[in-house]
Amino acid sequence: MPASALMNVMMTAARKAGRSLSRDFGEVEQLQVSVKGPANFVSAADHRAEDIIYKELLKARPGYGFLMEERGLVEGVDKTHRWIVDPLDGTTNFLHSIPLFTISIALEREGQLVAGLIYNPISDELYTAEKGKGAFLNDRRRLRVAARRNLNDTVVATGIPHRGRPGHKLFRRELTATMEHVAGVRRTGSAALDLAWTAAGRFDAFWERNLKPWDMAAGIVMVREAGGLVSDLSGADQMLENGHILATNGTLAKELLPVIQSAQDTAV
Ligand code: 2AM
Ligand code: CA
Ligand code: CA
Ligand code: CA
Repeated sequence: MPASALMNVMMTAARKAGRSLSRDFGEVEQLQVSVKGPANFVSAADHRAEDIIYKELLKARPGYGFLMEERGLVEGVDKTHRWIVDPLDGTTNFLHSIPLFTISIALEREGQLVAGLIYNPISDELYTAEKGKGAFLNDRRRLRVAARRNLNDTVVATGIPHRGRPGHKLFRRELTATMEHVAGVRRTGSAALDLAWTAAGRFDAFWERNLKPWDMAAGIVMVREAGGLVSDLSGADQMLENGHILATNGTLAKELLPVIQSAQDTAV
């Protein structure tokens, strides 16, 4: 399927930033790194990639606003459109030379997510989705969430909050409860990649707490367009507001949600 003009804009920005990340990944020990919080690092590579994406998107769509991890909010003249961008999702992996990290770009129109792109420049896997048009891998393969219906057979991805971050103890209980029911649990370290792989049917489900809009926005469009269901951990549509997310094929949500929720009622 030929990419739309909008998706071409997003792909150009992502590929250019991807080349910058790939160069920096090859010389990772020389990068300047600073610490934003407990186990929360940011490097010159994050900033370089974000600068490239910012300039490219601004050039192509001058009025649009931005919400970017490193820049924060940038108001646009056009109040109906906003880019939501994580220039490097999986910085910890990146800094450890683990090739699991992504660029995540989403577009919001009148408060609705309408397009998402997730790109791993190392594997050169580019995931794209537009509302109502489906989700694709490298512009060719149509993405479908996994068809598995039995929780016992599933491989479920999650993110592990650092012990210094909110929700760490609750997460341990959720993990224990989930492990009782599934075939396997995985953790890539990039929430955007987890969502792309859920859209691709590699993971049957993904849940995580306390994420930021830029970790999830593109992935939400991707999973929905791959036929999946995305909610917060109470089953509502407030992921971007409260940071908690569950993405599945829909059938599994009914089984997995109560399992994860059971951890909220249990004492440590
Ligand atoms: P990042 O690499 O862009 O910071 C994985 O669990 C997700 O949580 C990723 O989206 C990652 O995004 C984010 N993350 C990982 N460690 C973090 C930390 N210490 N503080 C805040 N966000 C973190
Ligand atoms: Ca970060
Ligand atoms: Ca992130
Ligand atoms: Ca980031």
